[in-house]
Amino acid sequence: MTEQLKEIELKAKEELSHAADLKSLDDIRVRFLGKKGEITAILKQMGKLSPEERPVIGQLANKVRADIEQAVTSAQNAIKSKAAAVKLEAERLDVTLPGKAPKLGNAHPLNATLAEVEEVFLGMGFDIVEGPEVETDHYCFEALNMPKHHPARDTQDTFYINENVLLRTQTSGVQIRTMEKMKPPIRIISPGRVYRSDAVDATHSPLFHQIEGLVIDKGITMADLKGTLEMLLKRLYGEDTQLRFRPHHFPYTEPSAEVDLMCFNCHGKGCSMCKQEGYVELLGSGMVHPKVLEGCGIDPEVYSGFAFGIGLERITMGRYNINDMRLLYENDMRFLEQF
Ligand code: 2U9
Repeated sequence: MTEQLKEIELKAKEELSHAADLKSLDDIRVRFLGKKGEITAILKQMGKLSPEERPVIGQLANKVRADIEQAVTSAQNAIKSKAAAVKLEAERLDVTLPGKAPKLGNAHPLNATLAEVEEVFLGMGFDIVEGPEVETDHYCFEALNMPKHHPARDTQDTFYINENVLLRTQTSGVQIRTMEKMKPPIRIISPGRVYRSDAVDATHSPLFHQIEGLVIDKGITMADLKGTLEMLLKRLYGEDTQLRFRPHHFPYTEPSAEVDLMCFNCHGKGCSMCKQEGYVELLGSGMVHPKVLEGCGIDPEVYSGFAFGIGLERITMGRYNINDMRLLYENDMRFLEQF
């Protein structure tokens, strides 16, 4: 029996020295020290011994058990400290390394231009109002003095969802809703997406952005319109910017005027940049038609107002010298990183 016990101790220590993790270590511990372990199996044969041998073998068995337990504990500590060292190495952080500078993005040219335009109008005491892109026929056309079958509707290739619901072709519905809810004075701009079923090319997109403005108060005249637009365009294009107001017609304004910007390249003489015109068309404007005021419950005998509409892509492409509108929507970082 003495030999067997010594052999068990050697075998246990040999296996413990190769244990790779705590689980296999515990399996070894149970196999040697457990209730059904190898030492217990030996002790079950104690009955065969003489009374003189029993205490000697019992003592030896206890010593072997203690030695194996000691070996298990030190093997456990070795595995734990090895795991801790591996973890420490894996989590090593060299604080002297330079930080990873976060890649800073920048505003999309459309958003940057819109922010500049909004800043100018906020500075003039305007509010910025938004509204639904899915609009009704009423708010997109009828309330703007374009009754059913009005020829002006034909020029607007409109995305109709059904007989009465459509994707708005301009943000004017926001102004109508504001005039229905608010009493003058009203000073708002309404930026946002608008939709026209145009074929995509360098200057057209079915989705584009507009900024419309509306001022309603007592005694508003064309002079207020010209002064407001001049302030905007001088802030956008510089103090020496020249505007030209050209008579035009819109159903929702009377009188109406298209506003052109003097070509900064030839100062009005005509060149290849402005196709020999000397001016570049920029926006539309006019005095709000009395029928539009009446339709919103505003007395045109007491109040008057002006309105304008600007294509955001048009001013953005002008400012950043972008020659193809599609570049604004394709999210190509090689293009966007330039701004
Ligand atoms: C109300 C009354 C009148 C808004 C106006 C224009 C002229 C105009 C175009 C410019 C380029 C649309 O983006 S664009 O294609 N807009 O020319 N818009 S007057 O007139 C209004 C708006 C709301 C209640």
